[in-house]
Amino acid sequence: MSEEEKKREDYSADNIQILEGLEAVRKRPAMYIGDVGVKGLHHLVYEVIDNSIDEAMGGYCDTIRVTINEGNSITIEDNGRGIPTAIHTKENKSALEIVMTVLHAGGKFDKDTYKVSGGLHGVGVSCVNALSSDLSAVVHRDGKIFQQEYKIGIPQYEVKEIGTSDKTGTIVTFSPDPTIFEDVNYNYDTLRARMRELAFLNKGITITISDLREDSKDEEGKSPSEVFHSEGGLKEFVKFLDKSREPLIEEIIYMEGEKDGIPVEVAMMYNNSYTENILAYVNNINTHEGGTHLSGFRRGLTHTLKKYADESGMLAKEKIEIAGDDFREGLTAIISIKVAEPQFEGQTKTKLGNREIQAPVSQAVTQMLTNYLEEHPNDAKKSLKK
Ligand code: 0RA
Repeated sequence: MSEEEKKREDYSADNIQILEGLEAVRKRPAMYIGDVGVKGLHHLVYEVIDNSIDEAMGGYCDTIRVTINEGNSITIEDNGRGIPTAIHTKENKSALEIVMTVLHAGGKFDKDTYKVSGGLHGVGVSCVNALSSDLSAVVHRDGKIFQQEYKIGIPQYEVKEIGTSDKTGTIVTFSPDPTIFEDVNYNYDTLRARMRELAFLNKGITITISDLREDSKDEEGKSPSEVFHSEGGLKEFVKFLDKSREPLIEEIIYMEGEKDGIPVEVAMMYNNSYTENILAYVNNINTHEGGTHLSGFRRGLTHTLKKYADESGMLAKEKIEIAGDDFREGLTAIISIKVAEPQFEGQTKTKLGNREIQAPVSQAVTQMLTNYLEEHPNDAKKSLKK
């Protein structure tokens, strides 16, 4: 066989593999996106946005725009570097085509970016492509505009130049496949709540959401649209959650830092209620079932407050024993960490399993809280008395 023939054979073998990959996703969509109901439908949006958030986390992008179009297609636009479009010699294909059609190809072209995001299932944009009746990817990069369109994940033509541009970024528009999803009607409030959450979790990024569907317009013909942007991050998130509660301490306790290479961000507030409200995130995913980061947080909190109470003599005087949950009455807290290779476990895959996470989180919380208590003795006494 000649080199040429061999190359052609490799190429068609690659193509068969790609088609088989897309077919696997369409055969068992629930395995990739959870379900084919309302949740899975919205998950498509989160999956695409995750790529833009990654780009923002790398410092390359500061604005993400989400639009629900007439007919329930979704457009997600960012001002990042744009998905690379150069031809990969090995596959003889544009990187854009590979990202959009090969399962788990996402991070392949960029080893430098600290990639920690990735939706609940972290399946990548090629899954969204496979589950879309139509998808268009437009890239502004290198002074040009490139485009490729797909049907159920299959490219309809090779990546082409469609114009010139003086900016960079990626624009993905997709229509969820009605033969896959039970209902393809997007809910504005569901997407809006997630965009608000993402803006709190990733401070500094501007995320806008608009609903251009005719039926969504108000009496004056105005389309729903909102801009989310948080400079304070988790601090503002706690304030938002506690807005109708009476604060017990002067300011929100806030810490941001890194321990053993794990970025940890924590914000907490005591209010005069008796409810505990702790939210824990890993790579922007709400870990409803908790896990090692949450137990690390709890351990650090209990350890530090107990130690403070002992040393200040408050307990001896009152002759009381306090348990861990006493420290969590009236506590609103958010903990957000980034883990390079998260292991998600549990019923809904929202429990962090990584053993190595507990100690660094506990140490980070201990350090932060000890400092805070020293600087705010009045707050410390008030919280402990309670
Ligand atoms: C891989 C490499 C590079 C960018 C991206 C992926 C990228 C992907 C998405 C998906 C949505 N928006 C995106 N923005 C960027 C950049 C490689 C380089 O420029 O050196």
